[in-house]
Amino acid sequence: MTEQLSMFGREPSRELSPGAVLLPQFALADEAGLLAGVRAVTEQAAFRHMQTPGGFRMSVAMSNCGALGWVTDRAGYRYEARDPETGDLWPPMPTSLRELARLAAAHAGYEGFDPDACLVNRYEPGARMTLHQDKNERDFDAPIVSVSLGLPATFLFGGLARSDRPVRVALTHGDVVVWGGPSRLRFHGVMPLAEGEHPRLGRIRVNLTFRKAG
Ligand code: MD6
Ligand code: FE
Repeated sequence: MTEQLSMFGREPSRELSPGAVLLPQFALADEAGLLAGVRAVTEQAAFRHMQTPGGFRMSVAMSNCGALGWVTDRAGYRYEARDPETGDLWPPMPTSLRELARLAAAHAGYEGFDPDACLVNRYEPGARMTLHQDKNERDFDAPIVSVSLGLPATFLFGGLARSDRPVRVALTHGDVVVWGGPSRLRFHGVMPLAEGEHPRLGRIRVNLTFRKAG
């Protein structure tokens, strides 16, 4: 795995802020395993558009795998062990996904990352994610590992206050962002996805975020 990774090490990693690192194309070493894992998860727990606590339908469709899954509805944002659509436990986290998350975290200086939750986001052209902080996890010591697949997106990377002007980061297929320490609670979002066609995924972007939630 480590040797394979070096094949994709064309671009060096880039620090976005203290504690946050972009690892370009890091997820491509086991691209086939990763895509198979994502497919297995979303066959068991289909993508769905959840509602915000305020009653708005999210433009991003979501699924989860692992012991805990992130959900939102009129009752609020939280983690749940079961898929509210089916009552079943979320599908287990495929080994290919877990290993990628561990390896990326270690690469970014976070040894021993042991995610129990992976949120799977699907964007179609026009879908976006407004600025938010990830703060439903129990402790903020663990980083978040974010994997981008499919169509490119412009990630908005803000500061610790909502009013801090975000910088724009272009994320393409296979890019991984690891994000923790002093950056763990930075505001962030995704600009509306542009039209396009990805050779492997078609007209979508998929983002995986691995967390230690419980
Ligand atoms: C996305 N990502 O890229 C949404 N959160 O589709 C996130 O909300 C996110 O990429 C925390 C850390 C990294 C992320
Ligand atoms: Fe987030």
